[in-house]
Amino acid sequence: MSEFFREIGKIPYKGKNSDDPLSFKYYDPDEVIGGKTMKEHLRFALSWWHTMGGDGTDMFGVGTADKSWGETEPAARAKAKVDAAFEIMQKLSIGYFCFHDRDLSPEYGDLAETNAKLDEISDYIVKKQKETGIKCLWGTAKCFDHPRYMHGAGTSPSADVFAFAAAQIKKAIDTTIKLGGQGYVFWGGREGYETLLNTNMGLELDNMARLMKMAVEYGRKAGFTGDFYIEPKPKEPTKHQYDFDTATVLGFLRKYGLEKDFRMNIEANHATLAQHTFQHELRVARENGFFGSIDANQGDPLLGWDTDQFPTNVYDAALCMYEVLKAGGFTNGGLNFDSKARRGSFTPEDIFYSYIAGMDTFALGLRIAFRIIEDGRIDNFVRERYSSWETGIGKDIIDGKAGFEELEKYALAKGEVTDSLTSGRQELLEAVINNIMFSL
Ligand code: XUL
Ligand code: CO
Repeated sequence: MSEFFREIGKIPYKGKNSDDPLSFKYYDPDEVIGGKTMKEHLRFALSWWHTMGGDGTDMFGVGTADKSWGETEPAARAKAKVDAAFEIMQKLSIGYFCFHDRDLSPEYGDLAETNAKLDEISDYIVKKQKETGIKCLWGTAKCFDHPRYMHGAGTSPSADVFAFAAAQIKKAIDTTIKLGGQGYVFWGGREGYETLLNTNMGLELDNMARLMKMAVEYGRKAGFTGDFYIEPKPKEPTKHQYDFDTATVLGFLRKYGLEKDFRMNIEANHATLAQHTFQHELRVARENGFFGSIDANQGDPLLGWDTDQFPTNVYDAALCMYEVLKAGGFTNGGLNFDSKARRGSFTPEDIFYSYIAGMDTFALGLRIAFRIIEDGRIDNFVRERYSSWETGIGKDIIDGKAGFEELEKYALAKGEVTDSLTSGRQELLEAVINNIMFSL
């Protein structure tokens, strides 16, 4: 087995004063924060598609980075990708990976052959996992790139396409179980529409739920004990993706009785495409008990599409990690870098610089979030702001002791209530966050 990145050794933690670009400044895997190591808190994962396959191709030009891993023949390349992926993860101290079936091994002549070739690769990955202790965070099926999925997979107007997708997902679940993955993701691929003029929305949504029900039934029978995730996204590739945002997905899961088995996989760039903040999507998931996993990346507000950039925005990462800590941390989930280096960042070292940037950003985010909670000013302010619900009429409403008649009596006796309001103090609270961030 050859070494792909001979010039690069294991990335050490050197602290914030180091100017070594191949070192972590803030991510110290074994440092304990609040009773858990940073490694346990953050559960970083490598995305097989961007890192091992993404060569910078965009709609204006061909790839700029060489991701052939020294092989031209597909099966040899798939195997070399495994070696390179494990080398990258070991050198970066990344404990998990996420995959689409076709990132691991491409399509061959027919489904049977494709499955057999995938088995060869997953056998090889199992061997590498045993040698290194690296785990699978989650798997998924690429049911959106082949022309057969042009109108969707679970929401295709063709029942034959639905059946093909089901067969593909069955195998992807088997592969996830084989690799010990504790998550299986449904990202809506082309499950959406371009125009309602040709779309039976009711049937498409029923069918999408049918496909997920089958996945749960089969997965549980086959021994999958982890979480199924839906990854919301409002648009791209279709004009309207059915899994628009977390709130929409919650309605879908509850309508179809899927809420027991599913959690959310929240992606930062998808949140902003939906005109939400990353923190908003996490908060909605957390408040509803559906927080699961995270696809860590960021968009560029001036570009406005799903650029999947490596996350470097510390502010957003801190507010993200605040939500994660408030949710009690990850159980089966983790932080998957669904991120790609920009097309102009095309050299092998850029893979390492990008991951170091992303990992250090979330390490800072964790450190700041922990300090925000420990500091208490934000949480205390919020508690105080809602203190009228702890006693008196507020408590009576919550306890179900006051209805419209009682409240009318109360309001008539009380008179004008503007006096009961206090300032929202947004600027003060933003300054508190700055104060905490910059005193690290
Ligand atoms: C697409 C996206 C996917 C999913 C997995 O926007 O985020 O890569 O994370 O299918
Ligand atoms: Co994603």
